[in-house]
Amino acid sequence: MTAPTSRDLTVTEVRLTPVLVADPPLLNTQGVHQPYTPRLIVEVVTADGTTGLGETYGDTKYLELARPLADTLVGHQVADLNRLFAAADQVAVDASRVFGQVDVGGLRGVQTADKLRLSVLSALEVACLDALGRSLGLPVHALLGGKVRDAVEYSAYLFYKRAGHPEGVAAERDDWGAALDPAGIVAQARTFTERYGFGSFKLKGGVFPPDEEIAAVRALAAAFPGHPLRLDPNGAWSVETSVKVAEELGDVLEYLEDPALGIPAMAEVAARTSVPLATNMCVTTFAEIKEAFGRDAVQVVLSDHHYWGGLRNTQHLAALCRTFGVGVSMHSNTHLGISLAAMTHVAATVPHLHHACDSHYPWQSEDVLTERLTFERGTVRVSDAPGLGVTLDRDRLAALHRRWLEDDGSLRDRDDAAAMRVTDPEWVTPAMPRW
Ligand code: GKR
Ligand code: MG
Repeated sequence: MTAPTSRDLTVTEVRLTPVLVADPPLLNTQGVHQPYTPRLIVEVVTADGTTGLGETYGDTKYLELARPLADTLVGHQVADLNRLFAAADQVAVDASRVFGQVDVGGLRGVQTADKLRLSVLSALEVACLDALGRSLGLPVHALLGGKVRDAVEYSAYLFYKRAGHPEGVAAERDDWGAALDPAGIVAQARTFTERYGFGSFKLKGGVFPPDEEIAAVRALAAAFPGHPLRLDPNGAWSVETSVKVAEELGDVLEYLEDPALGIPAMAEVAARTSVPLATNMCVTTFAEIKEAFGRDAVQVVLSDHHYWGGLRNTQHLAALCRTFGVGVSMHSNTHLGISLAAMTHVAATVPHLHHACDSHYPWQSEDVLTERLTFERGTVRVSDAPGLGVTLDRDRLAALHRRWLEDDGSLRDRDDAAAMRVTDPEWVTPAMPRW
């Protein structure tokens, strides 16, 4: 297929730049965030000199796959995305990189060869759409059928957090302070509203025993009456514990996110509570939808365009959810502005987006863009500039890449349990359910 332009949009080069990005000591059920987290920045260059940007997970297994997948793009049109996805099926995935491997303690669900490919392809797809949009003078949302809203709402992503990374460990400082109890979480939420105007709050749970997290959500409800609240323990609870938490917080929760692990456990919890259940763990591939929806295990799917395979697949997922009366919103992991721009473009095109999307972006003090994206009243404005509407800052990219080059390899794969062992040598990835 040839794009309807006289410009030559044949891909001549794909640049892949791994970076390490500063990350505060945020706690989750697996451990704590490392001081720096890996991301991969993708640049797709066309014959006419246009460059499109993409971003995805940057752990070693994604990097290993990125080069062969990028090579399938060279020599083809940026608009030839269906061909790219078909060609990608032929790129072999080293099974030892996938099967039987736990991906950051399973925080992102099942690991399959296809999902690994899609996670890399998503960055190539976004970069192609950015290049195509820049070249045609159209924003990415227009290439996806057009926006149905001018701003996309995000929620404040609250984390239990240490004041800083351990002494003696190379790290950037942050000004958020510690949050290790209900008062700390409420203070963090206030900072989020003051700085960004967020109106919904999600608390990353599974860190402390459920009663402490129930108390934190109660404190949030008292401090922000009527605001949508969510709690996400990443599958750390048994069915009984999940049902108990749902009973205790039913009057204040917008939804409970992945209280228990796996579709059968989620289905059992769902059958015993009227609190909607959301997931970014038990439905992360198209193959899981039939069982999950058939058993009414989840009421909201949190899409992540990285592992669902890009912006068009996110639209397909949204259409499926709508067909089955399931809500849709967006999951996030530590990410930079290119991904936030991509999330915002696709979210702008989804008609039935009834929940504020997640984003880690406020936790990232560093970026590879000339200008950071901003939140106003908790929303990101949908850019109408060509492509994604963001500009790469080469010096910043080079600096974060230098950090990756200089790392001895210990930070190139995110490992929250290993980061926890720096202060707690006895720490092992908890067996689930933890409570
Ligand atoms: O950043 O620690 C984190 C989160 O726990 C992340 O890894 C999860 O994938 O945000 C995610 C979630 O909603 O489960
Ligand atoms: Mg989650």
